[in-house]
Amino acid sequence: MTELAALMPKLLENRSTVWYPFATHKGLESRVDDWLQPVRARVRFGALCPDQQRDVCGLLDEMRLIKDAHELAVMRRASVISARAHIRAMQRSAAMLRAGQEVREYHLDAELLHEFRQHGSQYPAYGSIVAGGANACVLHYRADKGPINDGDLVLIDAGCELDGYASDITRTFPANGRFTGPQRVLYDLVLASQDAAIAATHAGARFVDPHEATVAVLAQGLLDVGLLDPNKVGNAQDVIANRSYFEFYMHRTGHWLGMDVHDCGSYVEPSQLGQISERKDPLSGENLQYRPSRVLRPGMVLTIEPGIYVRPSPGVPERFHNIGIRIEDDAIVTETGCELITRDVPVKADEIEALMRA
Ligand SMILES: [Mn+2]
Repeated sequence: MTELAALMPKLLENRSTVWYPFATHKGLESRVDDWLQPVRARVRFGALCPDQQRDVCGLLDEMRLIKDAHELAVMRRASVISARAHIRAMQRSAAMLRAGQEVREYHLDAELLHEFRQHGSQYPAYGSIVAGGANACVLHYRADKGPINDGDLVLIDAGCELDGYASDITRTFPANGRFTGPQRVLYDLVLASQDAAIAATHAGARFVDPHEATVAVLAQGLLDVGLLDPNKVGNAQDVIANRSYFEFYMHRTGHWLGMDVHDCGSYVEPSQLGQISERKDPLSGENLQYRPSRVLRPGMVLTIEPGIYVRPSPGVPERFHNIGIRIEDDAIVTETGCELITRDVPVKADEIEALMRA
């Protein structure tokens, strides 16, 4: 490092292009400038000064987007550890309530951390969300001190980092181990929408396809269960077009996963950049032009995480108030479909109830 200032001009001399990350490290542009000045001073002695500067981020992001066999193996191991942590938190929640103990969000957070470290994970991949009851409707809630009440749902969004790679799992379960009727109705709907998204995840599909598959199932389901009124919002096609589902589902169905939990990599297909296409942004509803959604390729890893969040509001049936549900798994894109690497923790309501009885 002490020799960097002296070495860089020598390394940059006679090169056509200087690559470095744009707009990521404050002051780097002016340091590059400082390194280029001595090169320029030698131009009249026959040196060539780079005449192009290019952003290295795009190149590195693309390399990170497609995982090799070694990376996939680490990510599978991280997922297994995270799955165990979720099971541990579920079982402790039910056991503590059965024993008449007070349960708070931080108690379950502690169980997650215990399991992560027990199996050699270095850190949580992000601040764990442990949300009891209505807190599940707060999207970026953190594990705090809220009570875990008998009869409430608990939403846990947590994953460990192992050897530099993140995992990212969400499960929603009844604190006491038994879903109530209304909780089960919405849970099964979110799960059905996740099934549709999983079926839409394969090489050749686009990144937005799982999201659109999710929205199609939720639009019909929200009408069926009475969260949306067909007299006000129309049929499922209308619900998609007028985005009235957005009140209950207001985030994307997934993101890239890798060294970072929201990993880098373009969500726009670079080979079709600028080609004519027009589509609606799923979140803002804004029209996107010339930005075709990314085509999925084997070795990409993404999350699949639909949800439903019901805040108390006039016209919303009371039996659903304050229920927040998300189900999230991590998927490796394959030629024919996708490999879910986080299913060591079950997702079916019956299976969750069974393991919480154990
Ligand atoms: Mn996620």
